Amino acid sequence: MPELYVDGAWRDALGGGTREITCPADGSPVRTVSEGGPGDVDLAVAAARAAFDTGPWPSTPAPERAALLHRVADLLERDAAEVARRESLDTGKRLVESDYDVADVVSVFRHFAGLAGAEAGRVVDTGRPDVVSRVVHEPVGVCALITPWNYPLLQTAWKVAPCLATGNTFVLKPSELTPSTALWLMDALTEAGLPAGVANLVLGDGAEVGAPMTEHADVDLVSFTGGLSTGKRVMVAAAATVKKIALELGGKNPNIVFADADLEVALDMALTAVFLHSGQVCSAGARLLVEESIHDDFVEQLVERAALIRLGGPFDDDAETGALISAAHRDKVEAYVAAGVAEGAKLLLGGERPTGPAYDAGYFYLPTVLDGCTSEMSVVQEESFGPVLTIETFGATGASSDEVEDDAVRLANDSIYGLAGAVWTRDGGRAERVAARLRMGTVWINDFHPYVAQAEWGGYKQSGIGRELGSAGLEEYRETKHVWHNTRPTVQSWFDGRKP
Ligand code: TXE
Repeated sequence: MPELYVDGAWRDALGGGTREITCPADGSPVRTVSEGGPGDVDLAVAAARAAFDTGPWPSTPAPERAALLHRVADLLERDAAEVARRESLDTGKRLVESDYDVADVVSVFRHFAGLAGAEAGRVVDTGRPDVVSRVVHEPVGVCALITPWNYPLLQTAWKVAPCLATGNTFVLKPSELTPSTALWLMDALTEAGLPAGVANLVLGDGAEVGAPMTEHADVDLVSFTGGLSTGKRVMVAAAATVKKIALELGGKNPNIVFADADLEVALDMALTAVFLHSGQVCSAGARLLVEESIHDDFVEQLVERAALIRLGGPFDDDAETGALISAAHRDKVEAYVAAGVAEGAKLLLGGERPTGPAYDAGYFYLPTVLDGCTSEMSVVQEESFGPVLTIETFGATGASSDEVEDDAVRLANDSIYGLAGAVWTRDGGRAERVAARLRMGTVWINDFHPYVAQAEWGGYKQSGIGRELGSAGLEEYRETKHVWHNTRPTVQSWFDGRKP
């Protein structure tokens, strides 16, 4: 089946290569896709360019753009079971999680449909009756949208929905590991009535397709979600033609538990924070910072609970979490755990693959807990992006309340990342003080992981540039123009030679 979607039609890719997509849980074949290369990127960008420069979409009235986004959400509700199944087969995640993801995608399309017509612009009082000044928003142009494999359709929706809401055209490249729901999306956009050329899809890997998209002179904006090192390359490539960029590059997110917290809930959520989707979440709470006075009890109970977590495939109703995305990714996770142990961390749980017929053909890795960690360790500083919890302790015995708080904040901020973090305490003042001092784009107080389409998402420091969701999500995809209209131009006589 051709998998290059350009100018409103499926075509065979010029690139010529094919890739077998297999389910990470058991290695079973999912589909074979043909992948593109730089020539396919040229075709897709040319289509998006023409659709932007001469097509109807950028000037389509906002209510019509909004209606189209609602129709995409309707189609997703219609096809939800099939889309969730595809997502689970590509990623290996439990079907119930894919069901949640699909519901989230629906809410993202409806959210940006609602924003499409909001804030069309504003009129500025010039103080001069014959002069009209207005500020209007316009689409940026051709957008290159590059997405990762952990939440394939959700990450895509976070980019596609605001991109279309503001009247842009795009070329999408999903992760080469998880293309199946992007294929569905192209058909859905066409069925919803999007004009040809507005949405284009090229499958392929980073070198053959991603990099050419970020370098292309006819691309105006790159929105990328993925790893930090790739993000840096994207930024350099985009600099050549000063493209607008939005980057979400992950995090190494601290989960701070003070001794006065509701420890039952904090424990429960500490497990969810790091082991949901086997830690393959940019906001994973992979760094547990626990106050020294409760450390031993809290960690003992946490390890007991983590040891009971059941692993399994997408359609195993008993499973609580699934496999890692690939053999290469599991190798990386294992290397981080080994490095942590070599640097002095104490392995309390896991650190190995499960064995048995249910696991042998998949990329499973057991929930892993490393205690006695320090922020110098690579397993603490870098994203392992696996089910690996590192534990650091703050607030030595005898420290004052302020010192305990300072210690927690200092440790939490000791990171090149700044995506998200959480603070657990029953002291409302402390919760607010700590939240204010954390250098992170999202801070949860007595919670972890929730996000809503109406709120914002984005990182401080090296976690990224720009915001997604909320109304800030639109800002990434629009230019703002000031139009000054002098309705009664008159001679000013500044340089008429009459002045001495
Ligand atoms: O990511 P890449 P990978 C982190 C996580 C993970 C690490 C590596 O720590 O272990 O990144 O994962 C495309 N120009 N995150 O290798 O390479 C690629 O094809 C343009 C965090 O899978 O960043 C894919 O579509 N594009 C993250 C996308 O970039 C390029 C989620 C992401 O892949 C490219 C996933 C290039 N030169 C991983 N090279 C998060 N923030 O949630 C690759 N790509």
